Amino acid sequence: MKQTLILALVASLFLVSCTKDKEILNVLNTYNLEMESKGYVLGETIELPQEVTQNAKTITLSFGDQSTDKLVVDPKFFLLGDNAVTFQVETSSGEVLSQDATINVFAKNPEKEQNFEIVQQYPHDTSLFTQGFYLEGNTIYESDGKNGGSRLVTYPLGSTTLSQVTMQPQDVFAEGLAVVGDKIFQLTWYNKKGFIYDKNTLNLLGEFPYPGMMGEGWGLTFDGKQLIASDGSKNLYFLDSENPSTILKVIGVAGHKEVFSQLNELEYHKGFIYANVWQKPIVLKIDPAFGEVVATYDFSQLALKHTTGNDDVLNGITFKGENMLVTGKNWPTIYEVRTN
Ligand SMILES: [Ca+2]
Repeated sequence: MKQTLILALVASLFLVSCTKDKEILNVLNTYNLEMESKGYVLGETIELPQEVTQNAKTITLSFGDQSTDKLVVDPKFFLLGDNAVTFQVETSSGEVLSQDATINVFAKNPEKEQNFEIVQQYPHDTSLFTQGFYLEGNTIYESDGKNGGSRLVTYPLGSTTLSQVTMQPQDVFAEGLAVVGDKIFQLTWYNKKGFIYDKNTLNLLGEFPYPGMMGEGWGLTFDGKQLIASDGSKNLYFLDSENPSTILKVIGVAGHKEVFSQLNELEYHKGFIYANVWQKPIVLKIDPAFGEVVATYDFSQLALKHTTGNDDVLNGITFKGENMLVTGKNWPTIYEVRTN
């Protein structure tokens, strides 16, 4: 009789504890779902509901093989955009409860809608399916991406007559490019490798495998120290320009309320990264520290003129002095844009 009573007591305690655990997980889940749409900013404290904190001995956040007991959106662990995390709550009774969550991190301040005016137009060869676009001196360096017929070309701004053309391997779809000293680094879409060319002769000097984290090759630029690449996600990868297979830093890109993925052509200019978003007529101005979008350029009017389908979209950003040059895949025009 005594034994039965003890067993019943243990069972009921167990049930109470299970119910309590369930409650904690429910409260945590509701909170996480609410915050998933609201989002956090970098540096913000993750203030979990009292029902969770009061019943917890410790709370740990884990990210793959890393973890922290500081409930803060620390840039050491979090990128802008979505972050997959696991909350581990050690309850006062010693149970460890575990719950996966998505933590969205947005830019602290709303991005500015940048005013601009078009001050000049130049012709653009409509056979060029622009994937990489860069001006140095008066020479445009451009990647013409095609299945079975990609080219690296140069021509003087103001002309459509190509000065130099290097045909690329049949199995390569050419993507973004960047000039570093006397070399051109160029990405390929899905070959998981990039090429290095001599800037003056366009002769192939070598190639490099992508770092494992980069799924594809989309855009490329150079900030004076590091190469910066996009791969069609929300991330930008800072690559060692001496060894582009090595990632030195990763940032995610987001505005105040929106994560921007499918980042494509890139250009670094005076402390900021400019990126266009695939199939959107916008260019983002991005703070390279953590990927906060500080301003957007709306080029809808240009896209209305030149975009008829999914392919002939805005893609191509470079700078001429302080003015931005923009064009698109197979567009007949390069626009020079002054920002006000
Ligand atoms: Ca560019």
